[in-house]
Amino acid sequence: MRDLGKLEDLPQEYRDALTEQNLVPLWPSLRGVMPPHKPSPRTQPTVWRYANIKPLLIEAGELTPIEKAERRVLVLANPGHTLEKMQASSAIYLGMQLLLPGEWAPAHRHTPNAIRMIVEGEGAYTTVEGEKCPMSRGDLILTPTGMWHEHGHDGTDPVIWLDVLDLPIVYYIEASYHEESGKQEQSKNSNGSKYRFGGVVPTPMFDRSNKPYAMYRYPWMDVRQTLVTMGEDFPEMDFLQVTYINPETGLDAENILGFYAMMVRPGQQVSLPVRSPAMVFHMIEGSSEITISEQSFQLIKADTCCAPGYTPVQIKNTSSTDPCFIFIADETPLHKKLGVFENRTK
Ligand code: GTQ
Repeated sequence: MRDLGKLEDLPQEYRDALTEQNLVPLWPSLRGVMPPHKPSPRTQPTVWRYANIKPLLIEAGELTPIEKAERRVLVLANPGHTLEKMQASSAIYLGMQLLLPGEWAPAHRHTPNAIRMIVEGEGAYTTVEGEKCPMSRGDLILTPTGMWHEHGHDGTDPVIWLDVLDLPIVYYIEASYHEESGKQEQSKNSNGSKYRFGGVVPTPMFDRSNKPYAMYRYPWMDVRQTLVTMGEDFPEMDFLQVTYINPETGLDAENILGFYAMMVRPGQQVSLPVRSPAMVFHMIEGSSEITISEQSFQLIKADTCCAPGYTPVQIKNTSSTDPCFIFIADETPLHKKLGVFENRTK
């Protein structure tokens, strides 16, 4: 590789003259912005343990009333990006949100897409565009770009969920903003029932959705059952994964980030294909060892970790008796739409 000139090689007077004109020489920075063969990601393999997050989140509930927080969230920040950037990867934001019984997080909508993965507690709900979506552990609830949403809680114990947003990339392209409103009028509790079972959708002349997002809630019990049945039907397959899609289009559930659920059989290890997008893993059920490059993390229920792109990842179920279930978020739809997606697995 050619050795390029450094900034220090240039006379100070010349550098000052460039700065004066808002000009920058490319060659001292060229290798930095386009490193050889593979990117040098800021995203570091990082783990966030639920046992450490939960007490601090409960304490936030005592320190900051919901009216002063609007969304009571502790952000899972990747130190590789510096904590104040509030990024898990270049496109993924993660937050753990707490809602206490009787609290209400008021309606708003924003340009970043969001999802919630429910971690603990019963009785809370998110109302998305007037549709009340109950929150139970493992459920996935979409609040795609521009959709009004608010959170309420009729139960008796704290409810905690994981927020996944594409905020970092939407903010980076200077397209991030929000709007507020009062309480939404709730329509009847349909919970995406029209789309609940795979293979059938409403007949157009009766009730075909003309909304851009057909379904807001994906109940965990349905997704879990699909994985278990797949495991029974395909005993030779060690890689059992489903993709959350929009049932009207068959495409990814949201435009920028992809969402998946995976089951790993007892004692099994799977190697993921080495691809360009960064990934996030959240243990819904069971325990695993996730190895990202050379680093291994032991994950138990409700723990979360992230891996940069272009990196080998192995997932081992550390139980010899029970399957483990992992929720995955990644940047695949974004990479594919931008034409920079790569799969480097031979
Ligand atoms: O619940 O609407 O973690 O707007 C960050 C921004 C959650 C939410 C977050 C949000 C929300």
